Amino acid sequence: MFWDEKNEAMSRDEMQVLQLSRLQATLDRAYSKIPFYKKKFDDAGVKPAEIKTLNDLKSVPFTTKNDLRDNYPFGMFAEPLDDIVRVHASSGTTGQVTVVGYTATDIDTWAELVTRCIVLSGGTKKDIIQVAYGYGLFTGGLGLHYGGEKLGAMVIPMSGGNTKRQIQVMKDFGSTILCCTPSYALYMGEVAAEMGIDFKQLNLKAGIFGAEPWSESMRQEIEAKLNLKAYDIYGLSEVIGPGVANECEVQQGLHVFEDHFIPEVIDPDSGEVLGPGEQGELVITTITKEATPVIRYRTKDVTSLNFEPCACGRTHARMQRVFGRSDDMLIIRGVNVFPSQIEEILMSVEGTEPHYQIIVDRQKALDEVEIQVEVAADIFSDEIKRLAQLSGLIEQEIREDLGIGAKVTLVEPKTIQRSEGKAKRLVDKRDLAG
Ligand code: DLL
Repeated sequence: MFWDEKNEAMSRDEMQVLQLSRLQATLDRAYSKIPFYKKKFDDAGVKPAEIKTLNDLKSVPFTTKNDLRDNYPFGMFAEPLDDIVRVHASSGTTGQVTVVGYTATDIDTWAELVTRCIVLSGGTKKDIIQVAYGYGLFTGGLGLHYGGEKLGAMVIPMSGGNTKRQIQVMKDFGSTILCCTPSYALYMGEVAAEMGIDFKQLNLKAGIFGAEPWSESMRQEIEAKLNLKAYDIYGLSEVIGPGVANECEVQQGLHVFEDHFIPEVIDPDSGEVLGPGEQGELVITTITKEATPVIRYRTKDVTSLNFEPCACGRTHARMQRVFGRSDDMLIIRGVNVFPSQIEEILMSVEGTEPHYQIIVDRQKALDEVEIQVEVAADIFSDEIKRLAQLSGLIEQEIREDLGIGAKVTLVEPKTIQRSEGKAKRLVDKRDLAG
């Protein structure tokens, strides 16, 4: 099922014509209305009028999060504040926040794109959508909210937190779609079990989970525990919020809404554009956004693009599920590892629970990794010998699959902090150690 078949299934040729005209208009607007872009283009010797093909985009300079920070709060706005009807902000893990603005048209576009995401995840106007992403400056809550309303579904604006009440509402109102981070979905599963509520008796059919990396094994874990089909939704505030890409029923990558965004994957070191299937950093150019257009924005998210036709009938390119942010990539004795790859292994070992934390420290100039993972209560109360066997087995699988040595510590159930939003999987003590 499509929400907007004309735009979601247009031929590649039509798409490229549309993208080029929208790109040219965006470059003109950014150059004439945002001093930051004028200077950036001038410094690079690029004139918007010289961009005559999509391939020419390569010559346009990148935009980074630092650029947005330097222009805090409203320096990246292409429209006067009078015409801005909403702002959101993202804190990121470090430093100053970045602010993004929306005109009334941007809010409509955004709602339209999130509606597509819900339809891709099997939603219709008959659904009851529980939005448990945070409302506020974070884009998750209001993003899903407006998309659900545009679809004509019934939206329950729960926001994050208050987990027992979430479960009660889910049961009493008969929610059919749950929207939250995958780590929060798991936590809900745990709380429901404590409340004696069985998901088989609830009406949930789908989950629209995103805002943080999660592995395929985590998907299976959530689907089994919550008795629903779990879909991956991707987005970032600098670009629009949720609604940049979403999985369809085929679930082999997330369709990027290319009539609004041009995705590229680059080598993060050289900045060179990589081909389909090659893994690197995702770069996005918005081509319809009015208030805060971003040009070749470096997301730091690691993925690859696939332009092959999809069985669902959509022609939009698919991005592979995001492994993680390049910021979170660990380099352990020369080997690159993402937390989600460790997650994949932890989840595949019998006896572990889907709650873990990765602690990185530096000893004598070498990075050391400790992985704390919860195990089921019955295992934890077993003899020490069995626990040692299990941690030894996980260490061995990590060494064989990822090529790194890590110390695995099994911890008691419920000792790792639960998340109601984005989970903190990585604790980096290296800076503290100096
Ligand atoms: O997290 C927007 C969002 C809300 C997306 C609700 C999906 C659902 P930010 O707070 O600006 O915006 O964080 C954006 O989160 O660059 C990725 O690193 C990460 N991220 C978002 N979605 C996914 C996903 C929202 N599906 C940053 N898989 C992005 C992996 C994701 N990482």
